[in-house]
Amino acid sequence: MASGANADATVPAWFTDARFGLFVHWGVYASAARHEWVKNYEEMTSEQYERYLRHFDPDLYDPREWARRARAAGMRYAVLTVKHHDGFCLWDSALTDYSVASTPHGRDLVGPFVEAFRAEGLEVGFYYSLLDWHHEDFVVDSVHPQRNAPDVAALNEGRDMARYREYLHGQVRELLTRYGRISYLFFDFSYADDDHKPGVWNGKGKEEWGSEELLATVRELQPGIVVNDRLDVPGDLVTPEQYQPVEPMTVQGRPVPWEACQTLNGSWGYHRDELREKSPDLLVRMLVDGVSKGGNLLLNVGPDARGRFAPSAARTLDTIADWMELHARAVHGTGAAEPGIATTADARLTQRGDRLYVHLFAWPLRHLHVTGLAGRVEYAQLLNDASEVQFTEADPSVRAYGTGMGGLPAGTTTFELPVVRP
Ligand code: FHN
Repeated sequence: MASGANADATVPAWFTDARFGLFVHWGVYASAARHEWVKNYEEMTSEQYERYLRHFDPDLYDPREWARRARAAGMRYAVLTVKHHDGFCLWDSALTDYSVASTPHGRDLVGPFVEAFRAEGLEVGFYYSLLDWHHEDFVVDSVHPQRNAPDVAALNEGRDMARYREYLHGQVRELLTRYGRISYLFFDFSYADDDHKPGVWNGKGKEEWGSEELLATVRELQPGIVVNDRLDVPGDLVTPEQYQPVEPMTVQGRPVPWEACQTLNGSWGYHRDELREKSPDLLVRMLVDGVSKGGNLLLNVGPDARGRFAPSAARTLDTIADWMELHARAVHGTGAAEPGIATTADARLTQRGDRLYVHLFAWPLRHLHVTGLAGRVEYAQLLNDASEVQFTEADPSVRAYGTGMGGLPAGTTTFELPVVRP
């Protein structure tokens, strides 16, 4: 069971209404184009990694295009990695010159992102890495790029995590006072094991981060902001990763808000040769599966070093947009069906008030079969074209047969039961 959120935590309605967000992993690692952990995997020194700063100039960066595409795909919030583990800052921080200001591009990348996504009506959030493989006070540990340096002990002499903590808090304060209202802060990462329970990561946890004080600062600067659960203290929601829950997330037996984040293709940062593309069908089903269990999906794109979404990523989002054009109301503002209503294993239920949506996943499964509704359904239709579906009400189930849905852009045949009388 996830333990990352307070059982009494509440998140603002925008979060649970949104259900679907865009995650953007972007930084100088896009130039390496082979994973955002490239500095770590190839054990580069900061001097070796410096070449990526010297040549980082995203001349085609147009966040308005990113925002338009995200909105069309049904995304209602967006989270940008303003600093990943490599320590590179996408904004001109007063606390370091290890930022976009020291690249040929030179200009702030965060402000235009915030403006563009706000203009499209999306909530804006920041991802901020607690790990920092560039900062001279961040202690070299067993996952640091310099972990195998000739003499790690000598490397760590004089490093002071208290000074790093001051830097960390100072940067978060900068980010939360420079760009207006920020709706979400995704700290990353510190979970102790594959169960994604927030905890200590490589000996670094809430003491090293100063988590309680940091959270107090965040809430003082941005009242109502959503904070995730990766600070080694409970946050406002549980954030499993690359994980499809079988059951709704609960803490002490009570459902808690949660959000799963997923890559499009197995890599968070731009990866030129990454071929493990997830199909639009699979991603739509991941989204619907999560919403049917009371969760959100934060779907990631890693833009390239010129500032563009790769053509394959753009195509995937555009195909999801085609599906969303017909099915948005079965996702936005919905959540798990009320207790007692159930359907077959190859289908998922989402509900908003008196509207129940039955999403059929398996093909050619076209039978709507829902229990717990006898006597409460007045009408049934296919959502894509609002064509009536005849149904029978042999208690305890409602059965109907949907026509072939060939030609729909993505992976579900969805029925809408518009009147579910209490
Ligand atoms: O190490 C990071 C990884 O690069 C990526 O940012 C993900 C996104 O949730 N978080 C960490 C791995 O869990």
